[in-house]
Amino acid sequence: MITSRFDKASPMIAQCLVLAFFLRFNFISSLSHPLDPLSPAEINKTRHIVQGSYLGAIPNLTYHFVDVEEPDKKYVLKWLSSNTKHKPIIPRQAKVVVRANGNTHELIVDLTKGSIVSDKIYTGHGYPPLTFNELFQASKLPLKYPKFKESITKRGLNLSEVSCVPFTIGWYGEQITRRALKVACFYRGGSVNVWARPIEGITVLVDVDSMQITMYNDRYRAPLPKAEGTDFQSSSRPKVSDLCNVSDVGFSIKGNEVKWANWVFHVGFNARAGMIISTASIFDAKKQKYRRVLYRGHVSETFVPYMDPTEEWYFRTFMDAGEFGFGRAADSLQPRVDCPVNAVYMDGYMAGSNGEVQQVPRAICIFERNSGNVAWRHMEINNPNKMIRNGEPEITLVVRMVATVGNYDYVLDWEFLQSGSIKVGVDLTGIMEMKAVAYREKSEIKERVFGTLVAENTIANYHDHYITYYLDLDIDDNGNSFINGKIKRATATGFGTPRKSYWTLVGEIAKREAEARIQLGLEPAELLVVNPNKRTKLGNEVGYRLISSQPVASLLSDDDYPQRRASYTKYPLWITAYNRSERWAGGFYADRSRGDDGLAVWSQRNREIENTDIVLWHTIGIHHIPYQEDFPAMPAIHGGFELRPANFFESSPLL
Ligand SMILES: *[C@@H]1O[C@H](CO)[C@@H](O)[C@H](O)[C@H]1NC(C)=O
Ligand SMILES: *[C@@H]1O[C@H](CO)[C@@H](O)[C@H](O)[C@H]1NC(C)=O
Ligand SMILES: *[C@@H]1O[C@H](CO)[C@@H](O)[C@H](O)[C@H]1NC(C)=O
Ligand SMILES: *[C@@H]1O[C@H](CO)[C@@H](O)[C@H](O)[C@H]1NC(C)=O
Ligand SMILES: *[C@@H]1O[C@H](CO)[C@@H](O)[C@H](O)[C@H]1NC(C)=O
Ligand SMILES: [Cu+2]
Repeated sequence: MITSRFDKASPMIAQCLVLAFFLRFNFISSLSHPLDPLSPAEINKTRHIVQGSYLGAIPNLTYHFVDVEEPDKKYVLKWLSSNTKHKPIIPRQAKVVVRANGNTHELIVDLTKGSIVSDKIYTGHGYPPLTFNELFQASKLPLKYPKFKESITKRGLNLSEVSCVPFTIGWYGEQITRRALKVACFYRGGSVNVWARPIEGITVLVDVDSMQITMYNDRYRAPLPKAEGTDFQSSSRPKVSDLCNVSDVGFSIKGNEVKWANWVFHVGFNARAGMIISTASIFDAKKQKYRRVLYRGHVSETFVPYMDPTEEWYFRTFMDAGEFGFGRAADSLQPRVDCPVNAVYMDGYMAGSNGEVQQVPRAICIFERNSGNVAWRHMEINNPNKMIRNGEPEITLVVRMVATVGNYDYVLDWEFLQSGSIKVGVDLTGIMEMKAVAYREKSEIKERVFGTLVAENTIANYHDHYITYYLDLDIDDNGNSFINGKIKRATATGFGTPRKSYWTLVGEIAKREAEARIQLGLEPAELLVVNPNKRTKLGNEVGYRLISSQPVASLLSDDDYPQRRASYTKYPLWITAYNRSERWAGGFYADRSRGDDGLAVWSQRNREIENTDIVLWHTIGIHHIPYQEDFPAMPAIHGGFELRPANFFESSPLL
């Protein structure tokens, strides 16, 4: 059986690349985990079923979302707790969103029955994610558009050096919205860094369903920033060479389930969230059993609004997960660069716009990390004739993916610690979105600019990154409460000592959702999810606490259109009552959404959240003020949070 702690002699970090081959069980097998992502065969089968229905006869049927339809939690928990021979059979179903004849269809495809069991046309606001094909086609339209060609010629540029990039356009109060993109163009002209040389002043609006340019405006010209100094290809990259065979990594993977030290958890993947961690439990050596911590955790939405209100920029307010997909943006990891030598890789699978299987090789990596930190230590001199020095290095397990959404790269980590902590990390790197301006240095700036001059004729505009996590914590079971603990100063009178003040903890259980929309960083807070039905032997409620190192809240006005769409960014922490279909903080149909679905709307129901199944939503990120060092490619900036046991164990799980 699994050892609850590391064998002290063995945490040797292997020095070779490990190639792992993942067993993909047949989906009828009771061995596969009910939250397993759709396998390539299942995606294939889903497509086959849809194409075989009346929908298959409709020309230009496009697939926008294909994912496993999440079974009810009670079945999943039953499956997990029953032994191999008696596991219930849970039907495998796929949730599919297709567009046909200008309509958005929501389908439930039953893979066991081989049929579509539900087919609804969605009539609300907003649209499903753009397909890769649509983005690709839109990016090519300007290059064939006579007015655009004229604009390029007028600027003295060479059309064959132009690359265009489609941007989603949000919603600005229009009564009727169609699926649309705005395409911005850049000049390569000798540089691989397309983002560094924007061809400024042009707006190209593309209607996506007809795939045509429906508005064109060449409003002004700005000098083209120079190519020199924009290249980000480095000659000193480590080479991907010395792969070798290592069998003894300190963890095991069966299907999508990972066991390491005292942890067991499931790693999934879909086109929208990217990596998904499910059913994470930790072995309690004193109780001799696994105890539940996290039912599901993943990136729920991201919001990246730029702070430039001018014609060519105002609409750049991206909701990347919902509009494009973090999983669709998953990049194949580079051994030795993105993940260390001892990493094991997992592929990701999703459906392309025609429903066919697309593979992302090495979408996820898993590795043990010796951070070089101390897990715990102590030296004691107060024993007569005996000095004791002891401790342990911190060895952790990291699960990682990278989403490259256009210019930005997000390195997303889930790190498991033997102390019981889960650390979630985000590194932001890549290339900034830049605007061409007339100014070569700061003293020349005459008109208002909305960012930092990072190179001659180049402003990197101010913007935000909000990364919102869905965290369905189930601390030792479903019945959980949230305590918004405040650390308050008290006056020290009546103790007969000269002390004047001290602080103490004042905990408040949030009874309803309205009491659990929390601003962070204004005053010291102790944020706890507890199970009021379970206590330690000493009588403390078992719990986990959230330690956030980078909470952010939006500075936009409540009535600004992008803020209405991403209203959940007003608070970095929310608690809602668990509801299987409430997973996407910005609403499921994020493209051109109007803010009528999503976390802020669900929270308005003001459901009871005491001693029940609750979900914690946490937004981390930065108000990004660019500096010259962020050019031409940005050194990674790190953010994250920690979920840390709080009276969960009887004592330190490290001893
Ligand atoms: C998908 O189906 C096609 C034929 O319909 C087959 O050639 C292909 O191997 C299948 N792929 C997978 C991953 O099952
Ligand atoms: C299907 O798409 C092609 C290419 O985008 C287009 O030429 C054709 O008109 C479309 N057909 C229908 C029925 O929409
Ligand atoms: C335009 O660029 C292409 C490709 O880089 C090159 O072959 C061609 O000669 C250029 N034309 C002019 C007029 O500079
Ligand atoms: C790994 O081991 C297998 C089987 O023993 C062998 O065929 C393969 O060449 C080895 N790979 C490397 C990179 O040494
Ligand atoms: C679950 O959430 C969905 C979407 O917000 C809502 O339509 C449904 O009524 C909710 N179900 C319950 C039982 O609250
Ligand atoms: Cu940024």
